[in-house]
Amino acid sequence: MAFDIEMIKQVYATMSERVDAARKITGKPLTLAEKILYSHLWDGTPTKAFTRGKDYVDFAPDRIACQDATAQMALLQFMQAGKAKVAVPTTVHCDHLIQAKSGAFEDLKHANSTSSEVFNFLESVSNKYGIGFWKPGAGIIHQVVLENYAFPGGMMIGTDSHTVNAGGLGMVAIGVGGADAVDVMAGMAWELKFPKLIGVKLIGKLSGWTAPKDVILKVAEILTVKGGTGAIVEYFGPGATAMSCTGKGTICNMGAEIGATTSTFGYDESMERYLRATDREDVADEANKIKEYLTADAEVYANPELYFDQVIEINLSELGPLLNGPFTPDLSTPVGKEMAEKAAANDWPMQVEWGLIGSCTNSSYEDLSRAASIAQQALDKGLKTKAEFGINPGSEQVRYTAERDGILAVFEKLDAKIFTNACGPCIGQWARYSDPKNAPKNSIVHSFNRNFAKRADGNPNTHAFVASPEITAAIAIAGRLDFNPMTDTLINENGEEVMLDEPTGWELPPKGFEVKDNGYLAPKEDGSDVVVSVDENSERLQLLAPFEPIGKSIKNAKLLIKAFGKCTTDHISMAGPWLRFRGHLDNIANNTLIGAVNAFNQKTNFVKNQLTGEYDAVPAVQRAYKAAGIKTVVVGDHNYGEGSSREHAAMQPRFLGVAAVIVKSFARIHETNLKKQGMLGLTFANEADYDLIQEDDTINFLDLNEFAPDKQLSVEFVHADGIKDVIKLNHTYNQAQIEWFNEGSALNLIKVQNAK
Ligand code: MIC
Ligand code: SF4
Repeated sequence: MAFDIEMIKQVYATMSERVDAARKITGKPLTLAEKILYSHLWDGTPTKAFTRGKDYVDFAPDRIACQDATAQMALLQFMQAGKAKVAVPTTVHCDHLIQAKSGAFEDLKHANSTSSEVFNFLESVSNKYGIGFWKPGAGIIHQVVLENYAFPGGMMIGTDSHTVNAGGLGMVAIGVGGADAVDVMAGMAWELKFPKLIGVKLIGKLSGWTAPKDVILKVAEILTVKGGTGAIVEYFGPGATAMSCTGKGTICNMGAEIGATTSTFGYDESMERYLRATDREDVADEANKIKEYLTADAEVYANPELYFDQVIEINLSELGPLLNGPFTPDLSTPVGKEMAEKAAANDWPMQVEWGLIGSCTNSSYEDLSRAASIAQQALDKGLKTKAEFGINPGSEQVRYTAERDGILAVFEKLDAKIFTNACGPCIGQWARYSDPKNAPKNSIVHSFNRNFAKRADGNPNTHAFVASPEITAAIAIAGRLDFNPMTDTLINENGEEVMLDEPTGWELPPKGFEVKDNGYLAPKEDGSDVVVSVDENSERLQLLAPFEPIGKSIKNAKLLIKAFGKCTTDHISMAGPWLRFRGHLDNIANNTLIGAVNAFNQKTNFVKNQLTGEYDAVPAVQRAYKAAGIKTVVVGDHNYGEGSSREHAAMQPRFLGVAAVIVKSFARIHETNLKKQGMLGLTFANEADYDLIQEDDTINFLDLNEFAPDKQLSVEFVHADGIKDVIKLNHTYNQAQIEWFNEGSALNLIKVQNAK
């Protein structure tokens, strides 16, 4: 039986009435995304049509999921909200804080001892406030959610950008910062700008070496890392219905890499099969009763150009396997000859040292079985694998079943390392080197979603390429980046030329899923007597103190850094070794912007302290300004804050005294995170003004006392030579968000409202 089936039934009970009302009001057939959005309005049955890309709308999500690295800050904030229990079903998943080093058994033991303080904290907070807790080793948040909680037509938010994975089961699932999740946990509405809609029509059929992963690698090439910003991507067409549910999950998952708000697919038989296979007959039965409400109206898919803001068509029969990378997930190259040319021209190391299979994107039973079919051939055909294999199963249920069915044994025969059911190398939790900064240049291939510099192993010289699990396996066996399994031969141990056959696998385990201990702990019915303690001397956890409002007088502020080029949340608040401080704001603040490139000297973590004229690390310079009572400004380029949902990237600068972040454009979640923490997130009205900002600038906000929706702000940059430039800045704050700024943070406002 499914978790929270009563909640699901309630959602379905009102769905038809709400969708019918929305159809009437908008006067047109509806996409699936619109059906889900309009049936989850905070105010209930729709009474007005919203303008896409413009109107802020209050929604009522059905559930929330948090992972250990973001849950700490989210729950520390929730604890301040003064509530006895979470208002909607919520779960916490321990997956990010587990290192991949020796293999699952040892690594999990190690994590349980080194991070016990954090795990115990999360467990006791969960127990107290009615939150379901998934222990370390239970699996990666998004696989566990897909297997247990996602349901067609539902809406969820999660404190992780890959929450979107649940679109594979027909949800609108959106990644948010912890403060957004806290609103919903506290029983308030969740606000989102009504998204634009991109339709992706999949015609033809996947076959041979091409996998669902290649669909999203192709979409990433077409739309780039920011092409999906502010939009929901809805996939449809014969190619979509023919694909497995977990394959759909893969596609939705990596929608985060194109900046999409989320991605989704209409309810179909693959979803029904998956629900039944994962012990949720009840959900499948309920969904079948309102089937037509769980997919778009037929007219929409027949004439998509009329109903979506943009339509892309991909013919799966013509799509071949791709490798995306290095250093960005949208740089796409077909396997084989083209890769050979590109790698040579760009000096990418041709030899591949590791093939990693796993992450929330591609760690389903189907993924492991298809990759294992390639690995098995290495054994059968006498091939010695050239690269090493690392495997992270997505959940204990997948791992247990894959072990039972002999899938893991195939990899083990190739000396693969089977790591914990956790994020591991996907988030820099890979103890690959003792000194990653000085590690050699090399290439790796993985089935993950992100490949920013240093992401997997901390080594800036690691060139990481993203591929499907089956291509990852083939390339790991061949050990060459330019290997094309469809045309190239390999020499086996007897000196014979052999070829790899096309992958085969199972969409779902033929003998069904099985698991002994899935790692779930239900919370107490009444948690009021549970005591959550945080040691004052802890270096891992620190209770939060409310932020003081920044105030409307920002004068004589200093430029902290003008960031050059890509500045993702990994650059602003690095993961890897810093994950250990995710519950301690003061300690993690010591990594603030250390990965951002200073536009004036092209160096990282080396900025001028205007008070002394000396260069120093960004956090040190910022702390010096803070000590002197001086506010600061960060300047950045396009898509600033791309990547993760981590609100640390906003809370740390806020904590250290940065007042405003001024950029050419923002990634959605990061912009909201800045607003929630009571900061200014602003964009240049004229992008070229970025070039006017100089290293010694002093900054005066001229009209912040008139801060109002849809009204530009004027800011004066006084350069070292006394010359001034007055620059116009845009913002997207609505009145409620301006209140967050006025109060110091959204959380401060909740407290004020609770006190009334
Ligand atoms: C990631 O993939 O970058 C993460 C780690 O899962 C993040 C969340 C985080 O920073 O904790 C994400 O994608 O939101
Ligand atoms: Fe974990 Fe990687 Fe997925 Fe993020 S992208 S949730 S780090 S597996």
